Amino acid sequence: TLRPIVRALLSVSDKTGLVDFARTLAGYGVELVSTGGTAKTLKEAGLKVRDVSELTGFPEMMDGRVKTLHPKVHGGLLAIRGNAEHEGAMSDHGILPIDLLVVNLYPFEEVLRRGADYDEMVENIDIGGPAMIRAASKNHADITVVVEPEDYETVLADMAALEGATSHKLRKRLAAKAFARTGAYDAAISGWFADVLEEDAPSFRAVGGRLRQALRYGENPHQKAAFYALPVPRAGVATARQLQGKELSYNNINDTDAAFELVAEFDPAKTAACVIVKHANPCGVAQGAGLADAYRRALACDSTSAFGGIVAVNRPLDAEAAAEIVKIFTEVIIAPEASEEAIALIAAKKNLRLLLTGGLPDPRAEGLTVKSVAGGLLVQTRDHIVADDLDFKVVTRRAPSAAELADLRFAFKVAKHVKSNTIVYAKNGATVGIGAGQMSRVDAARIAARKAEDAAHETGASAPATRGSVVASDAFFPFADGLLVAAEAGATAVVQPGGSVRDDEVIKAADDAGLAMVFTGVRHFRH
Ligand code: 93A
Repeated sequence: TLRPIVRALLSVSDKTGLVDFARTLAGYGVELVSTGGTAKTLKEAGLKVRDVSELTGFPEMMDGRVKTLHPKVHGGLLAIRGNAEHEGAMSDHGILPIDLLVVNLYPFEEVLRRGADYDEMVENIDIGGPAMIRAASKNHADITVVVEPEDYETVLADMAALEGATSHKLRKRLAAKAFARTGAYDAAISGWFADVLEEDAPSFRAVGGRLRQALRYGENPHQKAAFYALPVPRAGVATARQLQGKELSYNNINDTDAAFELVAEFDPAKTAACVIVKHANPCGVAQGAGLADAYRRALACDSTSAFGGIVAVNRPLDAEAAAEIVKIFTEVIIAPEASEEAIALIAAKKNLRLLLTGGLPDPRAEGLTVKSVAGGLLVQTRDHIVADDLDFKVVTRRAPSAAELADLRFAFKVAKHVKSNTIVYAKNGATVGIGAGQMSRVDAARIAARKAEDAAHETGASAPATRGSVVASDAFFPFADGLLVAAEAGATAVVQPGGSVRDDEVIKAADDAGLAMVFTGVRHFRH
């Protein structure tokens, strides 16, 4: 049986809609009990209200810090109706049952946004409000709790339909909402505290992060920064053990992450692979007979850019590879593990950081990525599509050869990890030209080809390595021009998502140039 609401306790900072709501309650014969400011508002509107101090027999005191923190209030909120012992306690101690609790809290978040000082923030930490909300929510079997003016109407609708009572369903829903509110409220307070405690490390405690490292500075020396790990981090830079070298910087962490996420796309059981990253983009990626071979081939792609780069490998780092890597200045090496010998070789380079992760993350794993924009966060699911799983649909007269096909998969895998617009040329399981982050796809194709020409000049090769290469594009070619640049550079096969309104034109251009082309149906923008 539903019992009509007899007594309501109202204590609100935000007085929106309060008077109308209370007046309707009074119309049902509900007795109104209220704290200082709320009672004043109601009285001024001509409503009959009892002061909570009359109920408790104590005055509101200490600047309002103690108003409702009293057994007469909390007993009235927590007593189980129909429980002989609870009801006995109520009558023994003169506790009156409260059926409806209407509370919204001291506006801590609003005051924080205003940029209030320390003392004002402390004074805006509501204690009595959350205590009552939690008590009433626990006892939702008997009590209706409202923490937001927008729910006044919902409660009145139930009361209208149920002769002044509310349904159990609504009380449960409101209790859930109330706990979400007190949870968020405390998170805001703890987030503020973290900021106050660590002025040099911007805090993301409120999103559940765990401080891993207070960073010396951010992307630039005038920016503050910190590195937070998620409660359950993926294997990678957030879980890595640093064996040696200088402290990691913000940019190191960002670049190391980019390198390791890409190298993790290569199954170590099938091939050794190495990635060299600069400014979050790979400047060389290669498979090899072993890690040393893979490193040499990755380096050959763009040895100029590789200077001061980040090196990631997909297998335990061995001595041969370590010996190769230490030949040029490198900022960071990240590997799942390393042999004793490799570790000893790297120890000779005191500043070089060596990170061991203990494993590779699963590139197919779900999860979220977060990026900040002015005033907000953009959240998306990870790009967890792996090139090996895709159907490559041949759209040209000529189908790619088995060797071309293997390189197309390799190149598309790499393109996924390069900032858009990107064009990647590859040959024999190694990149030979990478065009990254261009506003036009034609420019990306040109830059990548030019890089291969530069590399040929440097090594005295007779032709750039793009001759006889394959090419990958992270998104469709909107026109044939980008594809023609690749054909001119000597690419023989193309992989791209397809899906442009001009696909027919692009396919025709490929056929005319004798290229084999496949569509993946999947785009890999990366911004
Ligand atoms: O200072 S408190 O933490 N101590 C209390 O005992 C208490 N009881 C209610 N804050 C307390 N409240 C809060 O006062 C309520 O959560 C509400 O936000 C506010 C309403 O005060 P007034 O009715 O005086 O405007």
